[in-house]
Amino acid sequence: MRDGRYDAGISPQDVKAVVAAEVEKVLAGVAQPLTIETVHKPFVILVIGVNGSGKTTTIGKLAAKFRAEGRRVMLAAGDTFRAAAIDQLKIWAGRTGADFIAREAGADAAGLAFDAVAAAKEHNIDVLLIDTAGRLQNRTELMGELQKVLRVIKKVDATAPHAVLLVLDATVGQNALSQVEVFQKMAGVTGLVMTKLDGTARRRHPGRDRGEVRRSGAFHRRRRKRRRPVAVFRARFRPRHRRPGRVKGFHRSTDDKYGYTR
Ligand SMILES: Nc1nc2c(ncn2[C@@H]2O[C@H](COP(=O)(O)OP(=O)(O)O)[C@@H](O)[C@H]2O)c(=O)[nH]1
Ligand SMILES: [Mg+2]
Repeated sequence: MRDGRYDAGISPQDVKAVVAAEVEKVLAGVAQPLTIETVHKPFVILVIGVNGSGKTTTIGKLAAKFRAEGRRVMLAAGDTFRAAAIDQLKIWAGRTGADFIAREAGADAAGLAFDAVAAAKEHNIDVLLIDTAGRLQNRTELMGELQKVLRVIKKVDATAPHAVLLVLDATVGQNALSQVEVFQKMAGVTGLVMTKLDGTARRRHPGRDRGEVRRSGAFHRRRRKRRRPVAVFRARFRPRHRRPGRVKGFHRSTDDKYGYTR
């Protein structure tokens, strides 16, 4: 790896890129296409995996592909745990021209899944993609929720889900194996999706959403300042006794409140 770059250090990103390239080589021989069986209408795809593995992004990419094939697609925001997760999927629906179904953050994921399959039937949808939450701090809770989602889907369509895709981050290494084991036991995985094979995956801050780059404290201070309402921002230039109070909790994400971790 050091060839041609004497004295240059090897970063974790470099290593990940190489690992991802190797994983891609190995998988190329065994990769199977995901075929949509049109006898099932809607063809229900449940997408599972740990937080940050790339479930929502994968759903967006699949939606774009199915839409390009001329299919009617619906996305269901089954990751009801975080408002940001719902918004993220909604953006993908808008981008790809897919229908979108969601409930408010914190709502019952199984209830949403039920509504989604029913609505997809009613609206003549070809492919229904259901997003899920991927918290792993409490496996029994996650397992319970996933199994409830599966049970409820079957109430509307006994043959569904027609595919259960486990999304794996190709750069996590050995850990992927234990993820396969856990999710296989929980949900009967029918297919694997490897993400981040491009090897450019950014390092995530464990407490932060959307896999953001780790930024300096100065960056966040500047950003917080920018996000303040104008009136409060201007207050900086007023004499101290005339300044309005600070807007508290303004930049706090809901993730902090729920103790969201990968
Ligand atoms: N480089 C790269 N990044 C990806 C890929 N898929 C997802 N990501 C990034 O990984 C992060 C988490 O993805 P997301 O879809 O929100 O994961 P989820 O928590 O499983 O829904 C985001 O920053 C995505 O942009 C991929 O194939 N390549
Ligand atoms: Mg997601």
